[in-house]
Amino acid sequence: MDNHNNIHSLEMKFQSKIDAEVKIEPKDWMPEAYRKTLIRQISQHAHSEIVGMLPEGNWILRAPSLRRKVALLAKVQDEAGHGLYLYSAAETLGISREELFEQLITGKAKYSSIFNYPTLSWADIGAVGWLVDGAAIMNQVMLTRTSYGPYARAMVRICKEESFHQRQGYEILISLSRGTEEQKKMLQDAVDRWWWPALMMFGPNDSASTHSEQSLKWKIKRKSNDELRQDFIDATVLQANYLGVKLPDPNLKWNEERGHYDFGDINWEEFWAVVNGNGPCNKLRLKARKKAQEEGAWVREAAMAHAEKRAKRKAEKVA
Ligand code: BYC
Repeated sequence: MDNHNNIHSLEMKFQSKIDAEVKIEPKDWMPEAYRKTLIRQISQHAHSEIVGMLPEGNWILRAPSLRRKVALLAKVQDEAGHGLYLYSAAETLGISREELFEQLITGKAKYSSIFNYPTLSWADIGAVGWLVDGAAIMNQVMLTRTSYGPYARAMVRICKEESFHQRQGYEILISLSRGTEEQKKMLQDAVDRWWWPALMMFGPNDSASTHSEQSLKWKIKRKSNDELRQDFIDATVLQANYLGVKLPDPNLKWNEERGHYDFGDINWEEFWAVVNGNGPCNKLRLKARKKAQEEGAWVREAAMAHAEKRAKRKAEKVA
């Protein structure tokens, strides 16, 4: 069999495994494009968790009570953990963590558009938990069934923690909704600013999504960007009604025939501007990550020196 036929037969076998719902594991044969797509998606996801700590970290020192501070601290710490599970999952595909960090701080890698918006008031922390974590869960519950084993398994734990994060945010908003007029205004203002960016998290419309068709075939994605966005809207409108906030979309209306909410047009120009580095906080976020990377260099060096010393001692003992 020549090389071309051999690859073709490996690809057929690979696809039949996917079709039979068998998970792909790190040492299994996989098409190069599958590996590349996964490295791209998992690393963007990991970077999102790490950069996602910044807008919320901004409020740790200003949380309005000890209880709120403890919950927010735990949440931000969880995001760091999620980043680490995801970097580990990406490493199983043959890329090093150093390379991934480098891609982030040089601006070569993407991360979720949502984290380039500022958190201006305490209500934003509630809105981020409710809407941003809510959107993230919608996407990540799907990813617990993704075809690559290490990614799917990381998602199970991440989803459990994200659902706590979402409730943490929603509870902040419930308190504000029962508060003073000023607090209610703060709540509405936060929802007005976060609603549309949260819908953009699901990515471009299916017709403009470059990777969806292949990723659906490989079951990396199990639902399309538009399907997930619709699921999110349908679930969130009811929660907004309970909170007594108005979602900032005059076209949001139940469509009996479709069995879904109709909604207005998303500003894709804004989305691409943010994705391409021109959102309100892109430069700030990268600057913060770069600073952390530089200031943490001595810790990494010390840890490596310790690890090398231990390995040397162990080798001497064996000898
Ligand atoms: N932001 O062909 P498409 C969280 C890019 S939150 C920036 O549809 P794909 C957290 C896309 O990368 C969120 N870029 O792509 C919550 C592609 O560009 P490249 C993190 C975006 O991959 C609270 C191009 O647009 N979650 O974790 O099939 C606190 C065309 O798009 C965005 C994940 O990352 C965007 N919103 O589908 C802390 C979930 N959307 O790569 C943390 C995992 C699209 O060709 N990722 N682009 O240069 C996914 O499920 C998929 O990658 C997406 C996009 C649904 C996001």
